[in-house]
Amino acid sequence: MARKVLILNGPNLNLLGTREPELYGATTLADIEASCRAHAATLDMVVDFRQSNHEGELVTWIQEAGNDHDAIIINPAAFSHTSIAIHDALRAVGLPLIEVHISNIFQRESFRHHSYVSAVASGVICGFGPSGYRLALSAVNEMIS
Ligand code: CA2
Repeated sequence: MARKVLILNGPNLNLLGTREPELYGATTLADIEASCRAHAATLDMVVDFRQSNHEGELVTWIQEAGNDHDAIIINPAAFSHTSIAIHDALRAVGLPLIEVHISNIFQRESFRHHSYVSAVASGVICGFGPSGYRLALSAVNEMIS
């Protein structure tokens, strides 16, 4: 049976491609979703792709993923640098986990250099632009197949 991967996106990522293209590029979140679906199909995986601006909603989705998903890929956006709640939920669910950042957070402001998610992630992909999501799917595929 095809493995099911939850791809979560945090606050403001719904603006991708519409604001600050010099920082985040012209690709929209819908473009990223389409490219993830296409790549996942080549790996016999199914993608459940979601975005929320609300920390609690992300926590609930992470908790529920334990029931019917095989792995999580998350770009927690600004919650990476603030959210112990998301850290705790990811640790509790215990699924294979890849953290993705579109930009290289280590080339940016110092407040972006620490992520609460990284300590509970199997691996972190950052600085590869939207391709990072496809790279994460390939990594998850190697981890769970
Ligand atoms: O590089 C990434 O993927 C980030 O997770 C993006 C977050 C940022 O807070 C992290 O430090 C790094 C910001 C997402 C907001 O995306 C926007 C896109 C277009 C316009 C405004 C915000």
